[in-house]
Order: sequence, then structure tokens, then C-alpha cells
Amino acid sequence: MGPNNIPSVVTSHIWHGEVVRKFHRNLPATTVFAYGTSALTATVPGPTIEALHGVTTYVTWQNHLPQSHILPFDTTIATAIPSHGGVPTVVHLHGGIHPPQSDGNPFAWFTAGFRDTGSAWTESTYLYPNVQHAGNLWYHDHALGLTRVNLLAGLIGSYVIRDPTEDSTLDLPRGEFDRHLMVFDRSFYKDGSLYMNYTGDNPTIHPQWQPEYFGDAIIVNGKAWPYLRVQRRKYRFRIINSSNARYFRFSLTNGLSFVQVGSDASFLRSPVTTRSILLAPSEIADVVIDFSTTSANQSELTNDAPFPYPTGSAVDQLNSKVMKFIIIPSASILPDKSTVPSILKNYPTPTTRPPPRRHPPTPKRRQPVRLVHRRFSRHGLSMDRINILIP
Ligand SMILES: [Cu+2]
Repeated sequence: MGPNNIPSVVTSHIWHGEVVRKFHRNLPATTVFAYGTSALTATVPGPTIEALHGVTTYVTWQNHLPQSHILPFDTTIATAIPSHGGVPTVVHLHGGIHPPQSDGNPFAWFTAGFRDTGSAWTESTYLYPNVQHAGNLWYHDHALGLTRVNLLAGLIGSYVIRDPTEDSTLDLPRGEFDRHLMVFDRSFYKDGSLYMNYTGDNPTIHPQWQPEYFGDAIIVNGKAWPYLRVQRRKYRFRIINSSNARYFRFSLTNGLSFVQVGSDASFLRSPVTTRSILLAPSEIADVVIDFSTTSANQSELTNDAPFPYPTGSAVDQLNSKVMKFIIIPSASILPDKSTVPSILKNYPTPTTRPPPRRHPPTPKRRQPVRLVHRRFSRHGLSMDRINILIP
């Protein structure tokens, strides 16, 4: 067991394979592709990888996917086609600064057991030096011609580089008051399976091609339109848009605002208070919401971004709703001592001078990376949380 009796499992790989998961209580279970430590623990999105600034982490991404894909894919574009069947995958850490052989080159794909590999495949274990400044990243599949369907199938997850010294200096909301919200859209058949239209937008020109994907249901951390019980205090949310094509323009009901403190992997110099946040696919907004600034007992996170953005269809009853915060109707249990400093971070000024020539430090030993599962409930059950240590 880890700290606070949180179960810890020592492992050195991240499994990905086909599992069945529930997105909504009124929808039958859905077959998905998911990351985790095993078929039992794999989730969509996958576990959050928590890395420490300056501490190298190694991850062996292990493909356990079946012989064929659960979604239709377009074979008229350049696509990874393995000679022995299976679903090619390769992981890209979005926003990460790491060696090219750990970057998830689309040609570095591999199938289950590394039976077939792409022309650029060299490494089964990826190295993430985490020498960039602390911030928010995310990981996703990147296989040639299959990235669209592999992400839709569920191969996505968040990754955060933490700097404990910086965290204690800034004193933003921490621990259980610091959450990831991974938001994406999906459509489903009535039997629960993922729906993806594979008839081309202009079938006389191309039988399959559609440039974008828009789903009816908005999913946050693996649940459609979930709720989260919050205390009447400040929370930090790292909101990641992991949709394939949908922009979100978020607002909060009942008079609440966002205080944006970061964008993608960086802090803003100073916090910005705003009623609305526009987030394109793959963008990350790092915000603080102070639930003590409303007397209401709930607030909805809503979306009004047309799709495709900015000139497409208006949102409707379904895709205008994202999630609901239920504010516990009492003073917060513990006093909220967190702050939002007026100056968050001064990064070094960019320069056009050539970089100094130096070799990256050679890590002496493999250091732990912490994986955190934070799930929502549609049934009022408490959220479970699993921490996993990777040596
Ligand atoms: Cu990316």
C-alpha cells in the first residue's frame, strides 16, 4: 500500500488492449481500447502519469490489442498495415521534450508482442527526461493512418510534470483539489458500441473521407455528462480537450468564473479571470474555480462552440452540456489556504542565440512515476483512486 492506504502496484509497463467500459448508466457497456496496468485496471482515458521535474521516467508501452480494429478505418490513405494482423500502435507524449526515438514517430508502430514493427521502430522502452519546466502534457496513439481511430477507440491519457518546490511556492489548490478533466465527444449505437460514420462526406469523390468527427455525447474522465461533488472552496482543474475535431467554449452557470493560470504546458505570467474559455482539440487550460464565490448549490460546465468551429452547426441540448459541479451546501470542511498569486511565473526570455552545446545528463537509475486513476461516478458512489508506482 502507498501513502494514505492508496493501493500501489510496482510495474514497468503500460498495458493497452481491448476492454469493455460503461460511459453512462443508461447505455450498455462499450468495447474500447484502453491504457492501464492490466485489462482489469485499464480505463478511458488512461491513467494520469505523474512525473517529477528533472526525474527521468521510462515507460514500456505494451500492445495487447486484438487481431482487428473495433472501428472502420480509411485504407485509401497511407496506413500501418502489419503482415500478421493486429492493431498497430505507438505512443506520442504531446508537448514532451524527449529523444526522437521516444517520440512516437508514426512509422515506429508495433503490434501485440512487437510481432510486427514499422520502419522507424527502434525502442520498446521509451525515455521521458522530464527536464522541461513543470506543466501539463498528454499522451495518445500516433500510428500511421490510424491515429484518428485509435484515439476514438480510447488510446488517450494525461501526463503531468510536477515540481514540488514550485508547487509549494505558488500554493495553488493541491491534492484532492487539483484535478484533471479530460473532455471529448463520442457517439454510440444503442447497443453501446462506438459509432463512427465511415461514409464519405462526398461519396462520389471519395467513399470514406470525412475530415472531422463529432460525437453527440460529451464525456469527461470516461463518463458522459458526469457530476463531481465539490467543497465550497477553490479547485484547480487541468482541462484537456482530447476530442478529434470538436472545439469547446466553456462557461460556468450561476455566476462562476475561471481564473486561468496556465495554457498547455506553461503557466501564464499572471492569472486571467474570464467567463469563457475556448479550447481547440489537444489544447489544455489550467484553471482555478472558486466555488465559494456563488451561493448556488451547483454549477454546470457548458459549451457553446459551433462545430466545426467557428462557422459550423450550433450546439444542441446534448453537446452544449459538459458536466455538473454539485457544491456541498456547507462551509468547506477544511479552511481553504490555497492562493492564486498575482505573478505566477517568469520564464526566461526567448533568445535567437544558438543553444549551448551540452550533453543531456545520463540518468543513474530508474525513478518512480506515479499513475493516478481518478474516476467519476454516475451513481453517487465515491470516486476511487489508484496510485501505481513504476520503478
Ligand atoms: Cu498530440
